[in-house]
Amino acid sequence: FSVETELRRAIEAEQLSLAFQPLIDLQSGRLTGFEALARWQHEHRGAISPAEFIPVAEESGLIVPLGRWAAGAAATALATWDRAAGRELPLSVSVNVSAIQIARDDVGGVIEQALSASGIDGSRLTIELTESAIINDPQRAGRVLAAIKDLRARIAMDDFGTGYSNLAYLQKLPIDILKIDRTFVAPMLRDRDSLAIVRAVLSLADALGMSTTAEGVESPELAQTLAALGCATGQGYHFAKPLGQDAAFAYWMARE
Ligand code: G
Ligand code: G
Ligand code: NA
Ligand code: MN
Repeated sequence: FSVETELRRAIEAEQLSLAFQPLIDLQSGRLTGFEALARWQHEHRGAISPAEFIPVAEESGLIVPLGRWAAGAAATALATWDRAAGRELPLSVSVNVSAIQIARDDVGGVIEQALSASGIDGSRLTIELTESAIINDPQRAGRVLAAIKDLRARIAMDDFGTGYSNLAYLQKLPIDILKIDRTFVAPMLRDRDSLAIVRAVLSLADALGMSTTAEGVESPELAQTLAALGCATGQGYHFAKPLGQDAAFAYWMARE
């Protein structure tokens, strides 16, 4: 069978899962939330990387049901952790939303549904978009982002600095967080140009009143330098790899 056929079946049979990568407040060292990342454990082929199946999902349109499932499962995971802890945890969960979903689906409705089904407050959800979600139809993107903001969710620009769009959308759209791509972060201690780009993004975010998350934080030196430069949040192998749902809860418990 083709990957597409198998992916359709996997979505229908709920054979996908989410991994959760910790997001760390670089000033305090505290866990503030997790990014939810789709995982596909194939019965015969083993783990299939999202780098392989997300593009297939986008080309085939399967990203629409996959994205609906991911939003629901991420909100449900947060509700499950709350129940296990016996209280509402001070944690958020970030969900990736593809440009194709923005173009074809009612993403505001999808998020609303995920929140009401789980009972999670919208303020505990972050939607991660790439610049490609905006450039094709900025007006439509504007309406979708406004609907997401009405639900009190936050919006992060993923892979910031790697896309092709102009910067005007940062002024016009309700963006809360810039996620600095790991291709700039990982080499910044040995590559002056990467460091210059990271500094420029931090300064831009500060001037526009946005928060920042650095991806690809792979060493304590990177975490320290980013903290000193004023970056709010870090994500990367130095803190943790993406974790299964139970391991993510254990990670929270161990740090408290
Ligand atoms: O999890 P990493 O391990 O390998 O993810 C690879 C890529 O797949 C990243 O660009 C990530 O944003 C994307 N990705 C992972 N899960 C999802 C998802 O649920 N939806 C979308 N649209 N992209 C995802
Ligand atoms: O595009 P997106 O930012 O959503 O990508 C998330 C991807 O980055 C996931 O595949 C995740 O496994 C990977 N990732 C997370 N932390 C690190 C890191 O510190 N180094 C590297 N090389 N990859 C990372
Ligand atoms: Na992401
Ligand atoms: Mn990213």
